[in-house]
Amino acid sequence: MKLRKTILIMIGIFVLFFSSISVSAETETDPTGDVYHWKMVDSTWSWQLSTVPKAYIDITELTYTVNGNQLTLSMKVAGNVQTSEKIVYWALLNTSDATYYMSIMNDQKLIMAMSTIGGGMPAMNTDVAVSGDTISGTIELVGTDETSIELWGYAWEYTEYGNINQEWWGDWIPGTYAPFEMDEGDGDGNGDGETNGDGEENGDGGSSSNDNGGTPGFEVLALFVSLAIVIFILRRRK
Ligand SMILES: [Ca+2]
Repeated sequence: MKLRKTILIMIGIFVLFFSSISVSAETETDPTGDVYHWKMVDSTWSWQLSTVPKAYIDITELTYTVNGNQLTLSMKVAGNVQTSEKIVYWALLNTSDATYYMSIMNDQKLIMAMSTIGGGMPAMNTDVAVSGDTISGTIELVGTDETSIELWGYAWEYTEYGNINQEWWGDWIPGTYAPFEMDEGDGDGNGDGETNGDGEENGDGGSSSNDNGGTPGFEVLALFVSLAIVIFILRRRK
């Protein structure tokens, strides 16, 4: 009887664990004040930290969440999101078997999902909402394998749409996706992660994760808790 009870408890724990990973999420965070400016200095074009704040393209957070068969991509900026023909917001999630992207370009909102193993046409819709500092879009899942995750995005402002031969501004999340080496000596917290967390403008975001992605924390936590309970039960049986 005791063994049967133990087995039932263990099955319960594993059901809990596997049900917890059907809701998955990952968040990238990015410092504020790190919008860069492609500008002419001494007759040479180069990337400089923008002297104008440009909070509306200063990304602070990028998140994906999966709930049931729906996937949501969400991007936050330091100011209010602005849609104009000169501003581009773009977010991308690559999983092991699918690609999702969300964009606002030239005031056109779009979210897209495409399986990278099964072929077929990509799914897309315009279910992208802008509210204050947040852009979020939802689309049906087209994959199931989130073993490997790549989550990144950018926000750009052009002088003339699409023209990168004139001055333009950009912020990338994570900063390693920028097409240049960021100057990390200006104390913006980029690099050491120490200002990550309480240095953020929006305290409501909460779940800041590692800058470089990796496994979502609560899944690992769920696994450890499950294992700890199983070990505890096995010890008690002796
Ligand atoms: Ca930023």
